Amino acid sequence: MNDLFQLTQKEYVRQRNSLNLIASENYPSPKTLELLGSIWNDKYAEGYPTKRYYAGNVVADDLESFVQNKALEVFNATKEYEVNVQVLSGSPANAMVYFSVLEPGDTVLSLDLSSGGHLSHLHSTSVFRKFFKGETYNVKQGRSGYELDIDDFRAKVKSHNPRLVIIGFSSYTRKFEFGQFCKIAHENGSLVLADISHISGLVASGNHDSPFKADVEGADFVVTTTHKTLRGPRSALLFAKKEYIDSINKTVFPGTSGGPHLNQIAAVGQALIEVSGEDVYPDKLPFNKYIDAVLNNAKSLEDGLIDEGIEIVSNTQNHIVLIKLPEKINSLDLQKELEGLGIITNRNSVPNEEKSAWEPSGLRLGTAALTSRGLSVENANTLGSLIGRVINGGGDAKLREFSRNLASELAWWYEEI
Ligand code: DSN
Repeated sequence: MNDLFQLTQKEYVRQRNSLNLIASENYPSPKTLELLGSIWNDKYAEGYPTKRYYAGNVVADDLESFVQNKALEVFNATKEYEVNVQVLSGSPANAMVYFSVLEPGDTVLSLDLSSGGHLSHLHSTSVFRKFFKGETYNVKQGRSGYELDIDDFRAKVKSHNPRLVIIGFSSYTRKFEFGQFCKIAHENGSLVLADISHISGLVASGNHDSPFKADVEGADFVVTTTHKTLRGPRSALLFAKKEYIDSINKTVFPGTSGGPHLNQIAAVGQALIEVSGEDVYPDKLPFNKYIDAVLNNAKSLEDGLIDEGIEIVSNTQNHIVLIKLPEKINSLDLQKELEGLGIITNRNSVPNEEKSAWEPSGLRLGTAALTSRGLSVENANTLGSLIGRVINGGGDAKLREFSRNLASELAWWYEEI
């Protein structure tokens, strides 16, 4: 075995033996991974189905058309939307929207990073700030913790008059109605991009309001990564209302990219087939039942933490649990301590963050990955209380033993390499 295979074997063992609570990760089916490593990797296919620049793309045309149709079908978006399946991941997908519809100097309004927004939504560190202005809206304290502030959103739309509004996040835990936000933006004449990367599995299974709507309440563009709750390979889908798809397609190819990664497109297709119920993940659970379990596990994990007196930013209604750590806790140290105990998490900013992005005040957990391994609500609850005890300064031996046992009991779907 050469070094790369040895490293891959080591990573296999690390993943198999730890409990993955990273909210943006998941375990796609073995069939999905097989397609990712398939001969589709070997083919160039610049262009789109029936309009390619190289020969040998008859089968690739069928593949790409199939995956486009499946994506539209899974999100019930066939009538009003089209989709580009060639973008390689979420941040480039968002960039494709910027370069399709914005002129230099235009303003983009998005959720503030510490309120749960994403770096690629024109955060101050984004290189896109060289071309476009970024403004933000925020969350406010509500009955169940921090929630999107529709009044702030309305006021910011009015005062900044953005060309594009982004409704999306990477660390927000409440459900909301896309329509309310889209309507306010559209009435102002702003375009809307819904970034549903985290919740696309919830949207596809009917567990969250959908941004795909025909009228003024529907987003003009919808981006999702495919590897979070959708449980596919690392990739993205970029949907646009039919009137905008030509501009999006031209921006992707030839505007910014060369040949699509057909192996990724094939693997996305397999994940979508599993979402649609035409094929099934190895646990045999229909996709909507899987998402039900993800949501129940997030609630149960959160309950376990709350029972230990841990502060939650806002009570979860999705797959994410966001903890506000006690002032004295260093989140980087805690993340490392948990990793040493077999629990993989990420430190995260919280609303009104006062600490640095490197050592912020929060810890983000998610249940999509462990639920794919068959995590039960009881074990999710125990995991929450044991993590809570470690945050409170004790119980590390118990958590180590629990995580070791649970990791070996949980299902594991991949063959050793
Ligand atoms: N890193 C992903 C997340 O954790 O939300 C998105 O970029």
